[in-house]
Amino acid sequence: MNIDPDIVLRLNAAHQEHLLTYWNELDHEQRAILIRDITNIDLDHVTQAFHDIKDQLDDKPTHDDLNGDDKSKTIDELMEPIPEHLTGSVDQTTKDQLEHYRREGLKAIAEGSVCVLLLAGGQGTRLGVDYPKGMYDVGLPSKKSLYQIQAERIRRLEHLANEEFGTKKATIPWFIMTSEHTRISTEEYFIKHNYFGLKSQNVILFEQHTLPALDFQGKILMDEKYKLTKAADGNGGLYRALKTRGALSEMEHRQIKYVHVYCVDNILVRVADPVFIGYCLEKKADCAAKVVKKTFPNESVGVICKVRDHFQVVEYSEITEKTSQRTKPDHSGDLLFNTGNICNHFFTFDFLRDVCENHESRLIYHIAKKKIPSIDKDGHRVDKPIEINGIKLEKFVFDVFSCAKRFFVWEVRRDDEFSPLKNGSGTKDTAVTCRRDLMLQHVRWLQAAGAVLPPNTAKQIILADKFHDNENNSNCNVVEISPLISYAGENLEFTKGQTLKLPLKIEMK
Ligand code: UD2
Repeated sequence: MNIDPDIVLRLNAAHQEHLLTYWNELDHEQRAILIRDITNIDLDHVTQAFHDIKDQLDDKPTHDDLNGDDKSKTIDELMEPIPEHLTGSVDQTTKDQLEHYRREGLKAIAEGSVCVLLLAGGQGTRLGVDYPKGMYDVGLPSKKSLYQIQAERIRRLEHLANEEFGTKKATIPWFIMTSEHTRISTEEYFIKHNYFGLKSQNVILFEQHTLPALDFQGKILMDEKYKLTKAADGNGGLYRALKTRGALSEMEHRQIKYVHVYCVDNILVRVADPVFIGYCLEKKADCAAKVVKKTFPNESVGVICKVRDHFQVVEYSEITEKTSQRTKPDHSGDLLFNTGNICNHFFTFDFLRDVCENHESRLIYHIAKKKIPSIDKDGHRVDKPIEINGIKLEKFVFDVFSCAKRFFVWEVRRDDEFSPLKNGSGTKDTAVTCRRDLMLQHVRWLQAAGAVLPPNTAKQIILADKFHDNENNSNCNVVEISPLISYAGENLEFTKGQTLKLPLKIEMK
């Protein structure tokens, strides 16, 4: 098999001719794989991406949109907290106002104007599993995965909207962005579980693009002598994929007006949260972010702030320790930058379309310096590099905030809405903390509904975090309410005055 001269020309023009170094050693099948990988890559895109990030590699100011006098300053020196008037919060809003937001959000759902978009392309490396995070079973009595919990919350919310507005068929289309790492397993999982009771035509999977990993000179790293390295292009790859994979036009076809975008691993996520949507409608926001108060400086959440004339997130991997530790001048001890991003965003469809069509190509690439298994200079495959040997380029979903004309922030209670599954072990953001936080929430819901639970139930649940490790799973300190029964604590009146015993599983018959 000869190489198409056009491919050689393109590789030379992109200074990636090294990709053919081992051509003569390859068999026919390997040559076909290598040619496929090379033709699947937009070499100009890779060249431009590396050109855009080169300054970052030398730790120069990363935001080339800074004007002259700001060029010498780092982003940290330009960050300001979000102005108060752009921030709403559950704790500072009256019950009547919250109910108004909820009703407005449910109305939009009942009208079929709302869809949700799940970012499910991440590899979940920190969790240490080789399957998509959404399939993870955190050890609840029901053994429900994150995908199933989210699917059932969608079903419950559709029911609530129909019930409140007398509609019959309110649906919340669920767009799921996968990646090369998660697409097949996710597809098979949903088919196997019959979409958890949702109509398959309302669960729309689409795949984000990949980018090769590069060395520090911008050369594409080879995974094998006949294969290129590949990695998902970040959750900000959403905007390119929405357009190229037809998901954006599908939303248009369904006359979607509002899109709720969220992170797969937050077990407490209020999918298509009507209160958040109602708040955004009231504020006429085109773009909004749900946040929690950041409690400690090195928490792995980005912080939303103002930089000169626009809003943005400074990611936890990019903020300096000094800035993350700054506290408010009011001696409250609160962190100065405590608007913690939880990867939970609202976009109007018009804003999303504008971003995809007019701004996507200008979204900056963030670089992650990594130890990347690849072929070294001597042609040997190094499975576990000792040193950092390359970079992965990622776009971040929140970098579109600077395009917003009416950006708002909605602060929610952490114990009610944020408990991410990030780590396979340890004391933070694990299956144990997720399980605990969901069950404690359900205890609070039952107590608010007037149910009588055994004394110290909450304490027992916190102490019993061995539930999952207990061989015969005999631990009885569990409380779980199916999302099909209650989305946010409603519909539990039937437990009022009842003395309930543990283990307690309230499930749809
Ligand atoms: C994300 C946020 C961080 C904070 C934190 C809260 C970004 C860039 N950072 O950090 O500010 O809100 O979550 O938990 O959003 N994903 C894709 N494709 C990719 C990469 C990621 O779909 O190529 C998805 C991933 O499946 C997950 C979400 O994006 O649903 C966040 O990804 P992550 O968990 O890797 O992000 P993390 O925790 O570093």
